[in-house]
Amino acid sequence: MDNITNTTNSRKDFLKITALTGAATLLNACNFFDKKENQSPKSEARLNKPIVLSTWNFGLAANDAAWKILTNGGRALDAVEAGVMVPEGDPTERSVGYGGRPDRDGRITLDACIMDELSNIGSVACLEYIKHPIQVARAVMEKSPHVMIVGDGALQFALEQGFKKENLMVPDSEKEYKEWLVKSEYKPIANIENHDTIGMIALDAAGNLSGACTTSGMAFKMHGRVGDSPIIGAGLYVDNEIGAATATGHGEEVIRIAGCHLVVELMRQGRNPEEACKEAVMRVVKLMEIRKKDLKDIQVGFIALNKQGEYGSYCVQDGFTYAVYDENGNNLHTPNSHIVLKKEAKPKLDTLKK
Ligand code: SD4
Repeated sequence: MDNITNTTNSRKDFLKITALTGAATLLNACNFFDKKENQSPKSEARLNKPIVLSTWNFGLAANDAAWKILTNGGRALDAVEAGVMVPEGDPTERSVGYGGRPDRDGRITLDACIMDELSNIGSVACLEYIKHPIQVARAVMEKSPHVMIVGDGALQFALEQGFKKENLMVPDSEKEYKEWLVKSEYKPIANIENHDTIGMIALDAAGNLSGACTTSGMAFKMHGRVGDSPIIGAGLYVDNEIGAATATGHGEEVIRIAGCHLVVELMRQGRNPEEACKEAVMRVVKLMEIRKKDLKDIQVGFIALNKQGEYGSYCVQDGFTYAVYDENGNNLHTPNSHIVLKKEAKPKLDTLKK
């Protein structure tokens, strides 16, 4: 009997010790994470000084629309949605929404996503016939039990939500497509010439962040191809404690590194927005090197904004621009630095790292 009691007691002790050790390990782990988080100086969010950033030159017009909402005390979420709807609805913009370039089957397929300060997310991919995919992405976020709906399902959902089915092909896109069919070569150009996506991130007067990203994707892509732009964590990421980031360029490379999530996590670890974007670009460069791919064939650009309203950008190649609207007005920027590709030589990784 004694033996049994002893055995039971020692088992109990063992379980107690194990439980305590486990709890201690857990506590240490929590402290570890706390410590890591504490490494980044966490100052208060900037209040009453809204700011909005968006990719490429058409970001200026998009920012104007977003600013009207931000400057009246509106929500960053409403601002980014209204902002990106400007190029989406513009038939002269060949890479977003209405008037976008088709895939190699002549179909215009659109990708978009949106994320708010509470980490609500919504996304559509390979959506046809709807002029404003960002609104459908928001409807996915607010009116469906899901976060991402694609293809025919996305169209069905959009129609059920009352969106109108429209022909998005404009004569200029059709002409380009017919010219492309002659050679049918898929050779995306690295910069604005045949692709550009609008990614927009904003901080509102209440100190909350949101972001939106929308595109017709790479011109003459395979039907069904999806890039980074509708993928939360790749083409867009928002963490209301830390900051937000969005991407443009070759989506395959951005997805490979979970780009915008990486940028935000780097800001969490204490990098400023430009440093975070640069480190993410370096990750792209490294993986291109490892896979023996030619860097000059691609462009990737990130823009980032932190909770304090600091912003920055970095890209693989010259040619990328972004627009910033803040108390100083609406201005076009080029990243402070980028990897300038010399025709004669590929940049060496070790020189790039400096
Ligand atoms: C995509 N990232 O579909 C988009 C295209 C883009 O500048 O951003 N182009 O891969």
